[in-house]
Amino acid sequence: MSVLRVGCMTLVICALVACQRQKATDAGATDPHAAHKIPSSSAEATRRAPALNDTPAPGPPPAGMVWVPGGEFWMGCDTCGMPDATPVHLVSVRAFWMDAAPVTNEEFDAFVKATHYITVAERRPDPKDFPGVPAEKLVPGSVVFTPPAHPVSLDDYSQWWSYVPGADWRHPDGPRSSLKGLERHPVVHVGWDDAMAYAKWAGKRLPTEAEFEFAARGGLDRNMYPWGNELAPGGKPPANIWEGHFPDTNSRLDGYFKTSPVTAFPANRYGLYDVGGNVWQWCADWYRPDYYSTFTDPNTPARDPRGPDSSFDPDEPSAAKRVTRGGSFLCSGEYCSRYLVGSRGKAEVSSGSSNLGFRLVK
Ligand SMILES: [Ca+2]
Repeated sequence: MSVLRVGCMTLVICALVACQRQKATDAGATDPHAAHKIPSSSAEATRRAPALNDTPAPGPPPAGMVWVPGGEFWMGCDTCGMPDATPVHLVSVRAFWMDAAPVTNEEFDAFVKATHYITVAERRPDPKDFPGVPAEKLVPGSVVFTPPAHPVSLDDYSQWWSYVPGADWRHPDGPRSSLKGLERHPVVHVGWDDAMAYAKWAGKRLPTEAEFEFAARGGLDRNMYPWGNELAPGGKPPANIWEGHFPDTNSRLDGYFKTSPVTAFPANRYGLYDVGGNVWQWCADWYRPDYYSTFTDPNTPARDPRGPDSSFDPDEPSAAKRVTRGGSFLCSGEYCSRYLVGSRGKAEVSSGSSNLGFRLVK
């Protein structure tokens, strides 16, 4: 327990610094494909086209879910400038049903009404888990995007992330905010355990990282984005991302400053919405940056990989982190770029934020 709460403890003790660490998932390389031709790697020429299954759906779709037929795909990205997404390797996944969109606020509300579940962000931190921290500092809350009005160094995440007491899934921007008008937006401020509790109630499970990427690719081969190889076809990205100078200026070219309704943008070829942009989504796998390098022969398909046995992030060695996928409304071609379909995210399991939600499979 104490290990799992390290990130949260850090937030309580030193909120801004912790935000910096917690949101490291948004940091990293720029999108090398945003404005110019996609480079190819030397390995690319030797890769065979993977085989997709034509497994028919076993029956009518469960409500809100779509059939993902499974098959082989090249997982990862070796032209993204993101070492944890390399090397690209062949993976096969079995067919599954997947939520067409991230779980919405109104869906999460139904779960809470049925179960009286209390999310991690709503719980008062247990003093036993935070020795030495004054009781008055142990207040429920979560990490909220709070953009500055002027340009800041992109090395200092505390300039746009704040730990806000009283922020939770019902109050996404803090205690004075509400879900009015956000009913069909993705639920946010949910930790990994919160997503698991919802999954148990719904009779579903979190996707593996491999399942998420296979589904997000929509049957395309080595595509850069869920919708193809061009970030902004026709000049407009078909997803909710950040447009403008991050984090102080957002042109809202896509119409949204923060989250958007989960079906506001076109679905990919499997009928999946928001597999790139809007909110990050929890996966089942532990996060390790070197996991892909454990596949010794990248040309032999890894069958339904389920991630490493434990978590390790050298950026924050004591924190337990799970994989997140999809990028968020904060990702742009200049910053984060993790709407790139082969890129990866990570988050400390007990810490939600205003750009992190989930979807489920079965
Ligand atoms: Ca946007």
